[in-house]
Amino acid sequence: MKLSAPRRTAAAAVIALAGLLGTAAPAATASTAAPAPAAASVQALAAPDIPLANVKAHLTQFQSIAAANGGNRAHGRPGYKASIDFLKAKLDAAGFVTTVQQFTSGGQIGYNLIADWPGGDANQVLFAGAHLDSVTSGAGINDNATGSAAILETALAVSRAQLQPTKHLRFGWWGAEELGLVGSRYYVANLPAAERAKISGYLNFDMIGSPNPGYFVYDDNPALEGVFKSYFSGLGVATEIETEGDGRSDHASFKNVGIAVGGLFTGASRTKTAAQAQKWGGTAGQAFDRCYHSSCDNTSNVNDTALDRNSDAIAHAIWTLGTGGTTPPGDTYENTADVAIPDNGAAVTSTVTVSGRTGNAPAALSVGVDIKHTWRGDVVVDLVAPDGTAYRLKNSSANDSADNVIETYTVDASSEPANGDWKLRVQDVASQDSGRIDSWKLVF
Ligand code: DTR
Ligand code: CA
Ligand code: ZN
Ligand code: ZN
Repeated sequence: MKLSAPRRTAAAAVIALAGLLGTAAPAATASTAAPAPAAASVQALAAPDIPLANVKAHLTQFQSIAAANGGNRAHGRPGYKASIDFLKAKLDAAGFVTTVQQFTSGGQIGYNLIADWPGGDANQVLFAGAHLDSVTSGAGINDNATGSAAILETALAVSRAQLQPTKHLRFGWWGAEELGLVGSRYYVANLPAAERAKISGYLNFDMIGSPNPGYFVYDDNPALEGVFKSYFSGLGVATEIETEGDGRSDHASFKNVGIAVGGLFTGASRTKTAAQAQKWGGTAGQAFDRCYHSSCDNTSNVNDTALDRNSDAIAHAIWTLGTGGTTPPGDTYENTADVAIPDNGAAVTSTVTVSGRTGNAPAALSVGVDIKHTWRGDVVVDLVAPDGTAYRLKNSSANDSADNVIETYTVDASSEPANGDWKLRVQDVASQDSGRIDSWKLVF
């Protein structure tokens, strides 16, 4: 059983409270985490096969729902709420604790469905999600009944196994993704920071059965990416990193608040290259999904092999990450004290003290950064190890005028002893905008 270190709270909480009460918060100071207990981990349980026939039966249900409700399952249309009701009934019957969260977008009521599997460490939530809505032009079977059905069947497999995972398992189906990630943004925006901090990873599945499939893995977090890549390499299936750009699906809502994200994708309107056809089969020069956002996105618009492989990969990730084994990091050391960053001035630092660990830091040390700034291109960010070695996390850039640096970086710190004072060093190198370090954390 992997014991997670108690989250460090004492020093930073006092500083933060002092800030809230208006007394001058002392300069950021080293925060200390209670010594992490010697961690041991158990071998992950092997996931069951996810029966393709079951996943396809759910697709048929979603197709029937669309047919009975004007031909689609879009936000604000009856077919969407009918899709929610179908899922909720199955999950309630399987023993999940379900919550339907309402929101409004474009004058229409939208719904998110959250299903919690009772048990597991409430402070380590492993979250799998998919958007449930279609576009108005069709049933939305590949986009995204495939993701919705695959995580449903994985949840039902958890129930069939009466799984007792070490992490707490949560599944989510999002509304109004096609309108701009509306449902997942609403969920995250209304999730208290303390609850966000408990999410050890969010896995997103949006289009995982494309008829001319590619096998793409999100590369946002190396630990989560590695779980999927190793699964596919075990099948002898080459994967590529998902490059259609951040922000293209609901994982962005979670990544934007510093939560580790991963996921799978089989491609949309982009064209499969000859090299990709060589390794994956299918048709070069043709879109991965020619029916993307079209009325022909129906149950005939799915590649069974891709859907089966991805469904099994999802179960592999849930079992591997949720029942011990190689899990994303769980020992957190953070400093939430605000540190002002002088405009075009000297570098400032914020310190966390790591103690009680043995050996060196990991090769994939996660560095969560939350810097509020009105022109993030001004900002240079380094991680400084206890021996003074600096690791550049972010360079300045003249044309990046966006606000804030809220990112999770991964550093190969395997040459650094874990214990000691680690610093986040931040400098504003251009005039007219300024900001502050809001918080930062190391996750081992
Ligand atoms: N935005 C998704 C389809 C999509 C396009 N690029 C990506 C990359 C990763 C996941 C999904 C997508 C939609 O239309 O629902
Ligand atoms: Ca299978
Ligand atoms: Zn779409
Ligand atoms: Zn989609």
